[in-house]
Amino acid sequence: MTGTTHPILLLGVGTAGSRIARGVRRAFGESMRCVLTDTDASSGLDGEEFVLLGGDRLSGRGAGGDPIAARLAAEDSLQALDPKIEGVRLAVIVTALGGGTGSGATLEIIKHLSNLGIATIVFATTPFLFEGEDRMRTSRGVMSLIEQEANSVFFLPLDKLVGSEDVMEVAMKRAVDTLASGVSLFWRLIQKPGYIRLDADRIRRLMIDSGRGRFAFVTVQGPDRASEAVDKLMNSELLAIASSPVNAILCGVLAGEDLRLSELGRIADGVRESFGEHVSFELGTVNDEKAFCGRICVVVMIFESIQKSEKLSGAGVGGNRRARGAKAASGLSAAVDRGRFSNAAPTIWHGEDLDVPTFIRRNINLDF
Ligand SMILES: Nc1nc2c(ncn2[C@@H]2O[C@H](COP(=O)(O)OP(=O)(O)OP(=O)(O)O)[C@@H](O)[C@H]2O)c(=O)[nH]1
Ligand SMILES: [Mg+2]
Repeated sequence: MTGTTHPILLLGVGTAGSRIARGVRRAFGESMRCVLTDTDASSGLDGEEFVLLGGDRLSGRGAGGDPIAARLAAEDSLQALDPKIEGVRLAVIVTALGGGTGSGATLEIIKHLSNLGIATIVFATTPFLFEGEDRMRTSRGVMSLIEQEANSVFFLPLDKLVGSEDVMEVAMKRAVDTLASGVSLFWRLIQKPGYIRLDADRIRRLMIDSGRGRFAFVTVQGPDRASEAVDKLMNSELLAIASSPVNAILCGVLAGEDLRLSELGRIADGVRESFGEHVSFELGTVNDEKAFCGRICVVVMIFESIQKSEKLSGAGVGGNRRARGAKAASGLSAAVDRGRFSNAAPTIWHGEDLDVPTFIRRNINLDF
């Protein structure tokens, strides 16, 4: 499968979002299908696939911190995205909230993809505290809207991602590098499974149906690397920001041929004990001697319980697009095998049979 026909797309939105996406692609390799989009034409100068948002409206100079201008720019230009996303079934969106384009255009793009039946997983940074209250407010204003529209979203506060000790320029660069390597590890996990395979359907279902999640990764080496990985994860501020009960945990271990079974066990047990012993747990490995010789990288994604009724009723008149998509797809569910619920009375809520898996009700094809 070539980079331009792959069903999973990495999409960078805004200037920092595009910079991070470029870093992910660099870390993963050229085979990754990737499109960048920004109101600032200079984000498209490096030869990647690029869509300029709001050409006439903003003349390629960026949205100047104005999310409304960026939203309108995105609305003008969404059709220009379509030829670049042909055949895409899952878009992994990388964006940075706080400025104009990341905050204003991301939501419009998610809605557009959603209307085309494309599932979306969003990694969104939120501003450093030192950037000031205005940027924080812009970011906060859009977070819950993104959460409602995207299939899964991971908010990553920049302060927690890299700490705030460095001077601004260094911190920004470190944030790009850190996030790029984290997302590229996640990419490897879904694209290049190792000896212990993730249950592909389960993981895809988790991802397209989870709402807000938490995401962190660590890299360790040395004789106690497995225990050290667990310690670091337990102390990771990114995993500590809990908002809802844990629904499921996905743990990926990326390592070379020297990964011992006992290490894998220690990591799996440690992560379960730390973040949820009685929730569903998926473990996957990637074996790559060249990339991980002597090192182990552990990626943890914690999915929080979705309050379906809250999500649907909180969407206002007409509901959000995810809900509308679910409704549109609900007509299909009558013809669908209800599996182990086939002998039970259906749980009908707003015309939907909730015992039919959401990905079927939404008519989302999981065969990436
Ligand atoms: N990690 C990282 N974050 C950055 C960098 N530059 C900006 N940011 C973050 O990204 C947020 C959005 O900034 P930009 O990406 O420059 O803004 P934009 O989305 O392009 O919006 P406009 O330029 O106003 O159109 C900022 O508030 C910062 O938190 C960077 O180089 N690295
Ligand atoms: Mg910009």
